[in-house]
Amino acid sequence: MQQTNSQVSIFGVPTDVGAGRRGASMGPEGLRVAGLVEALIARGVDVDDLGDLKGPKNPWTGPREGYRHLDEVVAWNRAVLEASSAELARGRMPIMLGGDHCLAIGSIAAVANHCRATGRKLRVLWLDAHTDFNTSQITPSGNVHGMPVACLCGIGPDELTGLGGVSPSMQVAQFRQIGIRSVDPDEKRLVKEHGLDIYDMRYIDEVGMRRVVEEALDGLDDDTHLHVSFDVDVLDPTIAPGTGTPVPGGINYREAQLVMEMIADSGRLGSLDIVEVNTALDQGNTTAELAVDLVESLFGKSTLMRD
Ligand code: 4U7
Ligand code: MN
Ligand code: MN
Ligand code: MN
Repeated sequence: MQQTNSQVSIFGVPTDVGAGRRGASMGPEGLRVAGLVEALIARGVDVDDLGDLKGPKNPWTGPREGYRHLDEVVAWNRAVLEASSAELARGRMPIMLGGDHCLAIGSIAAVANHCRATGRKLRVLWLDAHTDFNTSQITPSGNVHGMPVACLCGIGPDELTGLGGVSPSMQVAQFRQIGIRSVDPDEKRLVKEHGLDIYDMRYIDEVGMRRVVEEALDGLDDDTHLHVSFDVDVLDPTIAPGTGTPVPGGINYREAQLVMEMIADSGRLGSLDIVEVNTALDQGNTTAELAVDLVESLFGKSTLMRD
């Protein structure tokens, strides 16, 4: 079995500028209070908690030309790009604590640049109820957390598609999306047109999570960096109520554990986003606590010794 990088740098990104409800800005603290750092240390991981990045406050205004808070979204993403790039350059695994999912534009642009510079392949596992493939023309909300995958693939405003200096940052074929069950009508057309690789809830029901993850990780080799973008709304809202855009019929506790365990077994995890934890909507801090439990599995915690 391969070994995941055991040197990790955590940074919080306390903003909800990309979302339609306030509160994801408290995600980093929720995850720390739930014991994320201690749990990783207990797994033998060398953790450097860099604290929280800084950025503009949420102006809480409506969409302009199809985007809400575009300037603020760009500013926060620049900060994320810089922080993630620096940690990758130090040979450490960046773990970004969101914050809303618009921040994955910066974190993944950093990883894409790093892989280009080091000649490695990149695969992104996008765990989410949503495809996040909207554009300013088709978005029903103007919220940029519904657009990061499109932006990373070169569809979006220049400030975001060119954030890392190379546009597009990513190819559609590098993404695998698991847990999808909410795609807007026009977004559906776009996703189909671009051929996104989607393992939706129906497919998970039909073939089971084991086969889904095997397929999604198929073709990874020693030279592949795996980035996991974990939107907690992939989980069923009955177990993860603390998120701004819950959708019924999500993955259950065991399915979620299996995804994480199989990623751990691959030994290829290179970077991670944990996003959309909204403590203002949570029951206690259960959603952050569940996320921490799942991250333990991602770092190799299992019921029995396996080889
Ligand atoms: B998340 C939505 F309309 N598609 O674009 C939109 F349903 O990062 C939701 O996955 C986007 O949580 C959800 O506003 C973004 C909506
Ligand atoms: Mn998302
Ligand atoms: Mn989502
Ligand atoms: Mn959400």
